Amino acid sequence: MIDVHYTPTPNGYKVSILLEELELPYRLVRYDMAAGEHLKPEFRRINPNGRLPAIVDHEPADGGAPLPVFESGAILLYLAEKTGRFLPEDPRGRSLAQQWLVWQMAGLGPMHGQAHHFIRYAPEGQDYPVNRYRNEALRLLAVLDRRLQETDYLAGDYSVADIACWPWVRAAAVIGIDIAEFEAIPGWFERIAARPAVERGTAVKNAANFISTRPVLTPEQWSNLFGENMLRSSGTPIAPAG
Ligand SMILES: N[C@@H](CCC(=O)N[C@@H](CS)C(=O)NCC(=O)O)C(=O)O
Repeated sequence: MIDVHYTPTPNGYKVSILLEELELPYRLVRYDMAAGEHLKPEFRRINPNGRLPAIVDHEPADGGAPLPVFESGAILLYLAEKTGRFLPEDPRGRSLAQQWLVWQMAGLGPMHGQAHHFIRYAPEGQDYPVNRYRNEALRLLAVLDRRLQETDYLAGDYSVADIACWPWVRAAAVIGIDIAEFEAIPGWFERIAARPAVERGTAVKNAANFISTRPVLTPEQWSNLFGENMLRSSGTPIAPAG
C-alpha cells in the first residue's frame, strides 16, 4: 500500500494519475492547506520541505521500513522505476523522458506557479510580476508546443514526462491562457484527457474557491499559505517580510 499525502492541485494530480495508470493500491491522505494542515511537524518527517504531495511506500522493493518520497518529479520517477512502466527502456528515450520531466519541475511548474500566485492571489496593481510570469508561462508553453509538433508524446511514447506536464497545462485556463491558441498542445492535451486513468486520477476536486481566478482567503488562510504561519512552521529564524 502507498499513502499519498495529497491535495488536489497540479502537483498532486501528477501522482494520482500515475498511480491510476499503474493500478497500484494507494490511500489518499487529504490535507487542507488553507487550514495549515501541511505545516504540522508530523508531515515534515515525511517531507522535510513541508509541501504536497509526498508518498510513503509501505512495500518498498528492498523489503525494509516504509519509504517516504517527496517532490512530485522524484515520486513519478520512483514509481516508474519500481514498476518498470511509463519510462522508456532505451537510453535515448529514457533520457528524453528525464529531460522533459526535469524541465517541468524546474521550469513549467515553478513559473506557472508564480504566474498563478501573482495573477490570482496577489493584491491588484502588480503589473511587473504579473507580466513577467505570464510571459514566462507563455514562453514555456511555446517550448512544449514546438516539441509536440514533432512527436505525439514528449519522449515518444506516453511517459512520466507527459504526466508531469499535463495537469499544469490544464491549469493554464485559470490564469487566462487559452491553450487552443497553440498548434500541437490541444491534440496532446485531449489524447491524455481521454485516458480513463487520467479521469480517475483527477476525480478529487478542490474547493470551488481554489479553482477560481481570484480566490478569497481569510488572513489566517493567507498566513498558512504564504505568510508568517508558513514561515514559522519551517523553523526559519528570520522574520517574514512585509
Ligand atoms: N516542487 C514541489 C512543489 C510542491 C508544492 O509547492 N506544493 C504545493 C501544493 S501544489 C504546496 O504544498 N503548497 C503549500 C505551501 O506553499 O505552503 C513538488 O513538485 O512536489
